[in-house]
Amino acid sequence: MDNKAIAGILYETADLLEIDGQDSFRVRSYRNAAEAIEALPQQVADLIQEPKKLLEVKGIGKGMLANLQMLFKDGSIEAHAELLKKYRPSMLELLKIQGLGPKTIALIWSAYQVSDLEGVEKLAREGKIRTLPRMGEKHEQKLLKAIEDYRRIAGRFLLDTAEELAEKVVEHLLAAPGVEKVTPAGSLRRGRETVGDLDILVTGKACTEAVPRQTIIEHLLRFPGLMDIIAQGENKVSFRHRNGMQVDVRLLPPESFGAAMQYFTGSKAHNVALRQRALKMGFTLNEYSLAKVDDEKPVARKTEEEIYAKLKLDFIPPELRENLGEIEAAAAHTLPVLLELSDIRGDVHMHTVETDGRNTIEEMAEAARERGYEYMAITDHSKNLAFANGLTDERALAHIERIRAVEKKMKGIRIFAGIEVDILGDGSLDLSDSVLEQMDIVIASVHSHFNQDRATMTDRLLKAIANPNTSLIGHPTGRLLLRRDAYQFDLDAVLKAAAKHKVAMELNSYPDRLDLSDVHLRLAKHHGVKIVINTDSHHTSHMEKLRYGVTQARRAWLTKEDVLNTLPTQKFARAMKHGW
Ligand code: DGT
Ligand code: CA
Ligand code: CA
Ligand code: ZN
Repeated sequence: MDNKAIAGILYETADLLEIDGQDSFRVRSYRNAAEAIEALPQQVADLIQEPKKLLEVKGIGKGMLANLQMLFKDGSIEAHAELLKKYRPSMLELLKIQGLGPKTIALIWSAYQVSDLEGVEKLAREGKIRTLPRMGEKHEQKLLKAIEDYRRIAGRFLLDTAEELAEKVVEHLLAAPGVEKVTPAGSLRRGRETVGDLDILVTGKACTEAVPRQTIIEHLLRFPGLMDIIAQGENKVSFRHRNGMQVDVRLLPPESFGAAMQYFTGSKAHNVALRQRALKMGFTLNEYSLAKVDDEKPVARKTEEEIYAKLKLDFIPPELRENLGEIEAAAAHTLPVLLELSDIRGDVHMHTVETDGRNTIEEMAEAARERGYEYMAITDHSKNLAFANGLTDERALAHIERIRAVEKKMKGIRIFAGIEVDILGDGSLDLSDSVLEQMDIVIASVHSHFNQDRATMTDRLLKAIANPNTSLIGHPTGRLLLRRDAYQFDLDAVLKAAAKHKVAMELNSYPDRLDLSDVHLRLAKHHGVKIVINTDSHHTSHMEKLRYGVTQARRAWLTKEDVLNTLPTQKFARAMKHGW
């Protein structure tokens, strides 16, 4: 534990004591000690066996010394641990919000016993912060903005945000003289559902000599939106973009570009396992090359393909590089033939102006046809979703007629009539069975009562799956990435029931959903449950988001056979009506 980490714990303890309303003398003693340790030239870890020296430090008294000894012995400070038990660790996150100090947090706690970010955000949205003493509407608005900012900078970003910025950086770098290739690596290349920072690799003749390299770096530093430079070296620049994201750019000579791609694509776990395999075979592997241990001669470095080949492995697609069995499978030549975007024949979850979409049936169908789909489905909301102007039985029937009329006129694509029907709190569906029966596709989704307990939510989903009209469950866990956790339920039980009733699970491709996740998709496959990959488009421009879904499916090792909307029209229609 270094001084910075120790000071961090002491600061936290001071904040928690203040929230707890303890006397200011005690609060100050923790803050003073934290400041002293931050400024200390030696490490506390080195001095802990010499209490006398520690006591000489201004700001560390006998009590604080005992705390530090406890920290090194037990890994925690008693006051800190006790307070966290009382207020829950989520409180610590609140302290990171700009303008939200211990006093305000204490105020919120004593009024509402709320101690987490989601809870405070909800209170603010409901206008319950402004009514607290010394607070007002302005404070409330500021707080909401601060929470939004915190989330943006708090570390991870949605896949589309990351991709968009990466594309801009790549384009900018390609305009530099002597640059031949620019490629994103890291978690973005692996298609992880959220991305921490961007890792961009640059190569070309210009990367081999000092002066042209400097020209590239100067060009990079003129990237629009660059906010500040985090680190700069001869071959590397890290900067922060104004959207909060860190971007690491590395310049590499062409002859070792493949080794760098392999290394910086990761994941770390994959790299570690791969290096172990290399060592066993008498090679070293790093970001420069795969080389012989004895004479350090590179045997592969220009392309990733030759590196994997020299290690007697089939090429491993970046999406699989998580050390979850891919190296063993590549050695045994049993890697699956992963799903491709071009395997998808239709997108069957979309909304129109009839509920909360922005385009008409015709416009959505036209856009789907332009994408080359063989089929698509209109699946508007049902009445329980009142704010989305959801359909009643009557309106749903009229909507089917409209869809069928467009289907008759439109050549070159089959338009299925469907519905995204709410699964009500008790597990029943929001529309009559007689209406649902007339649909080609019934997507059943949870849009309300997210806080039911685990058993109730599980039963609710099981009941929806048992309804013979249900074709698939929409965005099955309800999570919103970086915003809202999944609701509580027994996924295993739900997947077992889905396999039995031959009800599919959706993979919702929207970048803030990606629901089911890669891990859950793999579990679904394990249970023999088929997947339908949709966009949930509310606008024609949303249909292109399907590729994010395909990426997650690939990360879950899914093949064409696991995904129903790779089937031709008739077979797909049958699978939606009668199971696969
Ligand atoms: P992120 O940025 O948190 O979304 O995840 P990554 O995977 O992009 O991680 P990052 O940016 O820290 O590093 C990029 C890649 O560099 C990582 O996937 C693998 C490689 N790498 C980083 N640190 C190490 C390390 O200590 N050992 C090995 N073998 N590889 C590393
Ligand atoms: Ca990264
Ligand atoms: Ca990085
Ligand atoms: Zn929905």
